[in-house]
Amino acid sequence: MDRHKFVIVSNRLPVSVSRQNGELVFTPSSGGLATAMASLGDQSADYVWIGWPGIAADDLTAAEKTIIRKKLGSHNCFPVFLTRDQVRLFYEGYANDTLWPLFHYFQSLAQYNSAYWAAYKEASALYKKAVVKLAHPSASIWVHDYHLMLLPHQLRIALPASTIGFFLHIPFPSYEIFRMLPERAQILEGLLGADLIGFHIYDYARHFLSSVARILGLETSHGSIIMGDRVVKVDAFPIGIDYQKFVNSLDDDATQAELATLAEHYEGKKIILSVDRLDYSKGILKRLEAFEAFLKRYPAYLKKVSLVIVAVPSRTEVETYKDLRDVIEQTIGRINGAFGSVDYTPISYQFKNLPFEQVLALFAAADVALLTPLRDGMNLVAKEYVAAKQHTSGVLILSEMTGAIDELPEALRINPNDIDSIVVALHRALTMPKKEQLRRLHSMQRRLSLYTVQRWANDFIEQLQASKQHQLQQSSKLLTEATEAKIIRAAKTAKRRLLLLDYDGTLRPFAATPQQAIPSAGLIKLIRNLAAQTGTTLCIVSGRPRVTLEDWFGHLPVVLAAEHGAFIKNEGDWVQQQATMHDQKKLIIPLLQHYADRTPGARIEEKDFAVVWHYRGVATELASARNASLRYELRRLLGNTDIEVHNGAKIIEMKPRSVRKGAVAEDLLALHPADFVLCIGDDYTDEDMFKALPDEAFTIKVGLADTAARFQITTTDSVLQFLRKLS
Ligand code: GDG
Repeated sequence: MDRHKFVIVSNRLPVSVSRQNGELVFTPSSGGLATAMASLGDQSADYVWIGWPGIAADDLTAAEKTIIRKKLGSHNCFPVFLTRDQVRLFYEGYANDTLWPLFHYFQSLAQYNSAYWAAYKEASALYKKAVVKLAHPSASIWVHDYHLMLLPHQLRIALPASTIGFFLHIPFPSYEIFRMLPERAQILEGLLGADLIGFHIYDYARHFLSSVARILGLETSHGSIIMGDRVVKVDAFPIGIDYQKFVNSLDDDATQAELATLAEHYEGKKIILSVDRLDYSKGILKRLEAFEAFLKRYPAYLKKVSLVIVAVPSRTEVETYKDLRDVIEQTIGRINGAFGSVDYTPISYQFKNLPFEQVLALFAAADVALLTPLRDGMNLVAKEYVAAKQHTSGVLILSEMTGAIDELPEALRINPNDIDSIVVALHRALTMPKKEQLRRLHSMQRRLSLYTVQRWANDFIEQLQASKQHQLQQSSKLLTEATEAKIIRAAKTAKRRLLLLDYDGTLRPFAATPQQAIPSAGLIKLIRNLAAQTGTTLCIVSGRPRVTLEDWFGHLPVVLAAEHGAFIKNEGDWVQQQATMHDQKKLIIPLLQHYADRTPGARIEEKDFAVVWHYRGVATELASARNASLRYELRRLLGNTDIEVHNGAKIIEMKPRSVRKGAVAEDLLALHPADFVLCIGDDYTDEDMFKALPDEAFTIKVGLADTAARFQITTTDSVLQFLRKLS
């Protein structure tokens, strides 16, 4: 079987299979995504699209499945067969009865059901199996949408050399909403298997990053998340439309014929149009309510306007959708009954999927598009309406709860919960001078014609490749087995060895509080063994106070440097370096205390030569707000002093500039000249040692951040493994 270099995975395939009169029927959809894929050029020359073809596996014989595979293959598609139960519990269940309502802020509609979750995991495994079967080990894989949020992580494990992108087509809700989901951590971990995670707008990306920080406790900065030996990029890519398709199809005979029909049917009336899937997120009821209020307030418009509602059947097996349809149809009946007459039906309603040319003609003919979603990831209809206005004028009224509003500021912006604002907008739209309509349309058209769905897809893929490149560059310093062997050989042949080891984050992972990060018996033994080798000087260079180092390591034959070198115990007693911080502490501590009093989880640590603000226990967003203003006040307070303020691992530390680990490294090397120097550390203060040591020293940074060290290693566990080999 061919292995593909480019793989798209989405819940549904762009070709649907159904059974009509006993025969299998294949219906390709001309959705934006399918068009975008065709435009990816070389990148997608050899692509395969994996997804469900829309027919339950229970209804198919083995022979039919073979036919489907073959026929779909000719469209670059590969089917994942889901059973009726899987469709019910995974697609209608977890995806559309749990995630969809929750992510659209309808938390009261979200159903939490363990059978849904089990099916979601099970379905994800089926998609994974298909990808593993078809993808080249180093393929680029683009996973789409909320149905498949576990897949990136599963693929990361199954195909570690692949490049994985994920795009979410719906909103990512704020942490306050997302955290209600019982499986919130698993969902985030699933997504973080990707190299690049895309959202429509920056707000969704921001919500995602805040959930990652608060639920998983991971560090996020500038749209990146560090995950062990990988960096995951998060960014906004507002999906566009196939702009030229809308422009070009306007002159087609089929469209023109539809336009003529509409002109005749709605002669003398203004058309207010809405097109959407019949979904509670689209705010159809609010729209009806607003139209009714409009007719009441402006009775002069009776018989002069028609509201045309196209509602595309969607998720018709889900109870909430059935109920919604009933309510919508009753409401339309009531309004038509109240305001209609023999020759006038205020609302014309179609519950069906119309052919493209009919939708396009409606867009071109409508005087107003009234789009009132209560929440919408993007809303393509708004963009399509604007694109269809090449020869005609019209006004777009758009809910500010859509992702599209950011790119369409010339629309009349409404809050769908504010019925009055919709009534006002309708009146304004119907009376807007044509010149103004055109001016607004042209600005929006210029923007939409530039960032099309083709550009969107290309942009995403380019950034996906770039993030992979960035990762490769970063991993070029990662300690390989060969380098480890080289370092160990150098240590063996050397006559005098100097080992400079940081403690927290290097020999021991961080714990909730500093007191909890006690060295284990195994670690003590390792340090003892390393130090016992003839010709070896081992120094623990830490920011910790000397009492702690004395307590933990005082009995070992090692050199200790406490408080970044303010105190050194070389042989015998502790020696204090020249520096003082007495006066400045009197300024700093009251300020920190003032902050700590209103920052739950924060702690202050006072050392002889340093004061530390610990915020590991503080909620992420509160911590970043407090840290920003604290740093500002510290700068004002300490601007003219010799005290420096630096960021460490969930700490802000203040210490005299002259007390630095780099000076410790220089002094120790002078005292213990060595032909093998190894220095390992993880944070800002250790960078100072890396820089101070001669070029031939083996300097190793723990973690992936930029560093002056020659090598990098990902975790404290790998540090210990390496040191064990060295001992
Ligand atoms: C999800 C997100 C996000 C509609 N009726 C007919 C028809 N359509 C076409 C429209 C448009 C598409 O369906 C609907 O796209 P939307 O973006 O408006 O909404 P969702 O279906 O909810 O899509 C959404 C989108 O994903 C993309 O990321 O924007 O926020 O919810 O293209 O023209 N097409 C035809 N007949 C119809 O009757 N042929």
